[in-house]
Amino acid sequence: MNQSASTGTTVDAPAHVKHRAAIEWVARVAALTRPDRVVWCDGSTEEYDRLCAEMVGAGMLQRLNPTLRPNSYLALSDPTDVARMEDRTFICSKYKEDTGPTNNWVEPAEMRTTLDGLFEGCMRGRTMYVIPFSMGPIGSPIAHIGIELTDSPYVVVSMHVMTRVSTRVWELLGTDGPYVPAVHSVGAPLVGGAADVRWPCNKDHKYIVHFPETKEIWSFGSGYGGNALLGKKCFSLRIASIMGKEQGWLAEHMLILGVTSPSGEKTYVSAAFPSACGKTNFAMLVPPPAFEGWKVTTIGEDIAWIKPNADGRLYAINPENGFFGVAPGTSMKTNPNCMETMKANVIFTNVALTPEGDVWWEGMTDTPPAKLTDWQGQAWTPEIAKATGRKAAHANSRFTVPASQCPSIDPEWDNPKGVPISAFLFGGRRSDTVPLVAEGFNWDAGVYMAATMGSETTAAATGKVGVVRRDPMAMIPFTGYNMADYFDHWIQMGKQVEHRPHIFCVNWFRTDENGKFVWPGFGENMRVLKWIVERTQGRANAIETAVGWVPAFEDLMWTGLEGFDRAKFDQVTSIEPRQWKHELSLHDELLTMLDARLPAAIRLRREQLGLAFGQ
Ligand code: SAT
Ligand code: MN
Repeated sequence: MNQSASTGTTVDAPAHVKHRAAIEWVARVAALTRPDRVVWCDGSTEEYDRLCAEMVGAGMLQRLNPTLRPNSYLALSDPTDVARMEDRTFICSKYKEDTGPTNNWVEPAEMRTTLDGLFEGCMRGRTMYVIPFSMGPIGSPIAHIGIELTDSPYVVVSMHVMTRVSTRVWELLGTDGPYVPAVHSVGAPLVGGAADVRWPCNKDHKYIVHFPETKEIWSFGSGYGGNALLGKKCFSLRIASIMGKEQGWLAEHMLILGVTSPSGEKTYVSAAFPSACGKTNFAMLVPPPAFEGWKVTTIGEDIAWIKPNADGRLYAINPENGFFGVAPGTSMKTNPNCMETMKANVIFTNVALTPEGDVWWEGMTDTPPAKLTDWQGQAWTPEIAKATGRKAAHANSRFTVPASQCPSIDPEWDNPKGVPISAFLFGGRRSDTVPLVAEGFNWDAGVYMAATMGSETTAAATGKVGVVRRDPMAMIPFTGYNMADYFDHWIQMGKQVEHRPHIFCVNWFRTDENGKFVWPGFGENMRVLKWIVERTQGRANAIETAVGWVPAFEDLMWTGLEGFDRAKFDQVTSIEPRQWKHELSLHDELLTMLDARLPAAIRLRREQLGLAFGQ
């Protein structure tokens, strides 16, 4: 038995936990945070069901109608705790330059003092859960292990879905194996028998903190998504990007999909898009009827860990076990595979509730139900919405669901070896400037294209929506170190592998003079994907432009797409020198900021583009 010295909280590690340092760490955190009890999670269905039932009893979860949505729940968050908070996210490296100008930095000792103050007694009246989890198939050479301590049962059940929680993780760790320690608290102690609220969080203080040197994560005050499920962005992207830099691999904000051609040839593609820009839809794409014999399968929809293999290629795994996707806009039309995935065993957060006990969100059906309870628990009708503009579901409302339930899941999705990647795609949300698709002339030019990518901001993070910002590799909120060093790491990775994937930029979001999207998107993206796959096989034709290789109208297949003529194609593919001159000046804002450590290959490519556009 282990007792934490100052409080007497019993830590009581189970017999299968043999990792002394981990037990001592749990005891130290318990002594600091002073929970009423410590529960060691085992990842079992029994544990999941028990915690969900407890939360239903406490009013924190609502059970949905079991006939309409079996074994599924709805959580409604505090209205102030609805998304990632980039301004409250910190990388505390020893030297400020290692964090770089695109991240928030605080000197580590100063941050530890702040955190000690906040975490002191912050779990009083609550249970601290110890969650052993693997990112990636347990035991895979590409996988890594984390232990999350949290006082939120919602986080525990969400981690069950999103990661592999299991006592086998302790067996793998043995007495001294490496793991990423991650501590999370909602920051709302229950003192003096105070009653709990539906969604505890701390309204005044929120901190999502990473210590690169010790690979630690500390998160305080928020219960939502990437702020609280620490296996996701904090570990799998910020900390893992640092591990990747140190160990020679890549942790990326990318979906992974497989494309099978009618001849049975299989090509794997990995694609980076900022949050809420359609990664989930693209990963589960259903090819239009004209693409007979073509098939798209899903390996992952948010994160890829990519490592060089002895065969000279890059292999990718999806480190996650589930999808934490944006609900609004998801429908049988836009993403039937996803709708099918969500038929059962789902935790919904901040969507609307129907009178029958099912869920609804904007875009799920053309006509909204006559009556709903909205994401804040208020009565909602289409008339109220018209009069007030109030949304039934929050714009960043989410579903949490096991990946294995996805009808398009690839048979290799769980393969510990990963899948070989032939193409990297980088896409932003841009109403102008960036063409539908362009292929980098070579690895370095492709890395430049990815590094200088811009995108309009979305509701996935707090802050203004719809402003163009540079989002290199869709990693601006997720790179755990200096962005210039990250660019250099990408350049170096290209030198390490013999069979480099081709690099493309894509943009589904060009608009016309009325602000309407010109490209139909969704399943029709298959037309671009087919061209991309055939480029990697050396088959498709392309023409040279200043920004890269692009298809001519004749190079894409148009069968079955009525009304999309050459004029529309020109609208989504034009490369306007005037716009590109301005675009290059926006590149310069980022490049100048990173100046001191910018790799020469990036500078060189910028010079070439300058010559091409006279800028
Ligand atoms: O960071 S979250 O996991 O909350 C979602 C996202 O931004 O992709
Ligand atoms: Mn994401």
